[in-house]
Amino acid sequence: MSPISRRSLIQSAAALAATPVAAEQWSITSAMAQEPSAPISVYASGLFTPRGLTFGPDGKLYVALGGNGTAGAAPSAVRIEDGCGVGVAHGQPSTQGMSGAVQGPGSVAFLGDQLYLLQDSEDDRGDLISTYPNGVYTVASDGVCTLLADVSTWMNENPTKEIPADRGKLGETFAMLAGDGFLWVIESNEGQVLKVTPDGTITRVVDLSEGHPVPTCCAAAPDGGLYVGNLTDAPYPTGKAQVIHVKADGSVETVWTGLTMLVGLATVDGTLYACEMATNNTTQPPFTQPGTGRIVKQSGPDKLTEVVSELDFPIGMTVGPDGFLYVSTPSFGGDGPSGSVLRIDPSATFLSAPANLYDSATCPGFQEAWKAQQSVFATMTANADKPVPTAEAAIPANTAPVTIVNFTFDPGSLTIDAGRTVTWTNKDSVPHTATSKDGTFDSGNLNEGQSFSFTFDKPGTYDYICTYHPYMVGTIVVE
Ligand SMILES: [Cu+2]
Repeated sequence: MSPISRRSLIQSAAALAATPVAAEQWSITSAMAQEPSAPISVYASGLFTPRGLTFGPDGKLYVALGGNGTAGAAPSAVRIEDGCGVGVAHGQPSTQGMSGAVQGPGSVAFLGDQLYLLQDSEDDRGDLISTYPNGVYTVASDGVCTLLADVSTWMNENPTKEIPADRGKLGETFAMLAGDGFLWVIESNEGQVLKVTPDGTITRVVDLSEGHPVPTCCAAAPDGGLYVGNLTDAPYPTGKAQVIHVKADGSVETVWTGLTMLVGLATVDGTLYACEMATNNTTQPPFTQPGTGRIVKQSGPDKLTEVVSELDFPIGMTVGPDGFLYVSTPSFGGDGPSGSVLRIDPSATFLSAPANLYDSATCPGFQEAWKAQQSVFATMTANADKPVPTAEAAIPANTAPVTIVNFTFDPGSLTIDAGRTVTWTNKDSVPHTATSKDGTFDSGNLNEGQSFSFTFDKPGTYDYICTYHPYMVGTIVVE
């Protein structure tokens, strides 16, 4: 089943009917004006890998953009105007990391009128990164970002109690939230909650490294403390994520269990809401499937009520001045402007995204990029049912080799005569696939050292991708 076909049309004509729009504190966008009471609608589109988001003092939504994997090619953060992004920060690195997803700016927050940006690049991406460590940057009115708090260096000087096997030297500054005159920063890799003051001082609030929980998200608690949710480590098992309350005195209490792969938290009228990036995860790479993300609300210490399901890898969540939830999606899936922010009624239950949800999204480049992404997601879904190869297949003699290394196909373009065989070999430590866009061939999961061969009998041009990392592209030309 494709992610699209599993969606059901849940909006009634009544829900779509125009109702009077109350005067609000912020400007009503055209998208909202069309669907003022829709339980789920597209608030913004055309975004390059939207991540953390927040409403500014002007009542407008600001979104950090992970970018497209290339430094400077897309804004680092945008303000949403009439449903599309207007750049407010630029120049920060965007990388394609070992996890496969595009990473770069990961969150935004305001203290007063000052905008801050949280940089969250992957390791080992060259000199660019050494001059842009992960941490908090101030954003000037002209969009220039200046390093305020170098979390990468601070972490190396202040290690946590437990150091994870997959520790990266830059750390993983995943989330940021405005506190009372300071910024909360969630560092996911070692696992800790940090405070950053406007003078750039970093202090650890709590060390959460024990057992590698991978904390990713937070929301303000009424006592001045913080609610913190975690992703868990791969394979992101069902029900093993939780929300803890980091109290103002630094003590920790578990307040909500039975969750899965948390990436966003919010409170509405004192009730906790969580964003689950993917559910029903598998034990084999890539572990997650599109169309399985959810927004849930707490209905007991270990209970939840589903608000929305069947989302494609949602990655960030905040509450608007209108009391609605704003959710960024997807966390990965392309290098184009296929990202969006959904506006969701927190009082809804058991919603799923309507099939025509994105019809109204008109920002530049969005529709084309979104369709390409849906095609990648459909392939991921189809591949989920295929058995994972367990042994290296024999490599036929006299084949044309393609090496998969460092998240690239080498050579990227290969020309052969009809009747010849191409063999792909994965030399990376993470799994990849070689999957033709037209369905001609599909390696399935290739772990490190595994190979896949295909004989091309028909002349033509065969474009292919890695379904886990769709920015990995290659071409076989058969003459
Ligand atoms: Cu790959």
